[in-house]
Amino acid sequence: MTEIIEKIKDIAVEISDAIKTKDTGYADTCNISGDIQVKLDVISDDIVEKHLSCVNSVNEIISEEKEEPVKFNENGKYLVAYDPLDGSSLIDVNLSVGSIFGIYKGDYSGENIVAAVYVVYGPRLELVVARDNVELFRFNEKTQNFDYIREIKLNEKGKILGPGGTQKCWYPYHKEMIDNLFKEGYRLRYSGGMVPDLHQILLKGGGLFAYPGTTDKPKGKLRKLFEVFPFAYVFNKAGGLAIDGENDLLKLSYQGFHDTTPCFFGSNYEIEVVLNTYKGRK
Ligand code: AHM
Ligand code: MG
Repeated sequence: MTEIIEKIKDIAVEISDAIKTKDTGYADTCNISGDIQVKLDVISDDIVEKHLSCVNSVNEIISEEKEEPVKFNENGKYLVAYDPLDGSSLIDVNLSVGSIFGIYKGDYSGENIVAAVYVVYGPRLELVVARDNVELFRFNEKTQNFDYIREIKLNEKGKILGPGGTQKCWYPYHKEMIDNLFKEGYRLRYSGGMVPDLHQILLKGGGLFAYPGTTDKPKGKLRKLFEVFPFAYVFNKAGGLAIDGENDLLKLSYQGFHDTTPCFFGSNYEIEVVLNTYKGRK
């Protein structure tokens, strides 16, 4: 496990460098979910595969950009599911983006995740590791190493709200819930990149990020294996909660590698509000 996390640090530095130096344009290809890929999605996926293929404990990997898993070592204990460059369509406007990794034992169901790591490519390069607790690291340009910064813990209640999905397709009860939270004093913090949006909630002590089911996408947009389970693990370990409206996200299984689910990540107070809104509605 430690070896995988160390490799992710090397991956983060290499992807960060690619973001700064390579063409930010679109590729001529779509991924399995039908998203048009940018060239950096493909480059980042190759960087991750190259590094993880050298780790003996990695049995296989699967990513948002791959249709099927790639097998490395059948004696390896761990499976790694990752999104190499989440929010890549924001790179051309120079907003922050990220990489997300879930490390699993057995299969890729939410209950089998044993660690999660995400990387934020922002004004500074940061990395968050969730195992027994959640720890923030920042890349130090002088030493070329990641310095430990602090533990991340959520408060009972936050002040910010990241409401995703196409608003005209929100269900009326969802809209009412969001409106009420704004009336309560929550402030809008939404960039369209789930990594920086969730990172902000985690570092500012709490709040709510929602990517609900909508009339156009009843099962939401965000993928269980590559985006949802890793962040659900992070929020649980940081003292918050992550649900699909009704159930703990980490209790969900998957049918296909690229399955999506509605998702809500937050501190305890906001998740209680979501549970009360969604009770009996799913
Ligand atoms: P991506 O993996 O193709 O980048 O998509 C995931 C991103 C998330 O970072 C973000 O929360 C969401 O898509 C926003 O999507 P949209 O603008 O389509 O609502
Ligand atoms: Mg993604």
